[in-house]
Amino acid sequence: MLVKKVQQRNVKTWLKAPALLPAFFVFLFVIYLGLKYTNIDTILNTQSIFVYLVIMSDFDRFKDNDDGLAVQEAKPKLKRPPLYKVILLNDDFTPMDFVIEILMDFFAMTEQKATQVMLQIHTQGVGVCGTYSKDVAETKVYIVNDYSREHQHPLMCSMEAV
Ligand code: TYC
Repeated sequence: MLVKKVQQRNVKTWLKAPALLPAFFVFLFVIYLGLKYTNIDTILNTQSIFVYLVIMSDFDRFKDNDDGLAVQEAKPKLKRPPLYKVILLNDDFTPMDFVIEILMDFFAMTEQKATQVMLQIHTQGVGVCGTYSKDVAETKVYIVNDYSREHQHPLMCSMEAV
């Protein structure tokens, strides 16, 4: 769960200390009894009350141990992933038909659309094949360049942020 700190109440730990105060007086009383009487049973009985008080004051810590920190569910901050354009660069050697084939096979274009984009790259130097998330764009660039090298063509495919 996403939480954010919304309030820090100013409760000092020492404010919980008064719980130990009665125990301290009982402790003094025990010493007093120890000095006054030599009867060990009386002292032991009083000591067990003292031990009980100390333990109970310790339990208080578990009742509210958030130290004044209140939490509230935070609204998830959603952001669209950045997009990348996959582009093809013109060159003088790659056959036009090969570029059309690439556009149809790897960018799902019709023959008509692929011809149009290829001619645009041919005349203007660069053209966009599609826009994708980073992972998909990287994969497209990789397979297009790999396929071109496999067929001994210098066609260059790359990507840039939208
Ligand atoms: N200019 C290339 C030629 O005349 C064709 C071509 C088009 C090459 C697009 C690359 O990305 C390209 N054969």
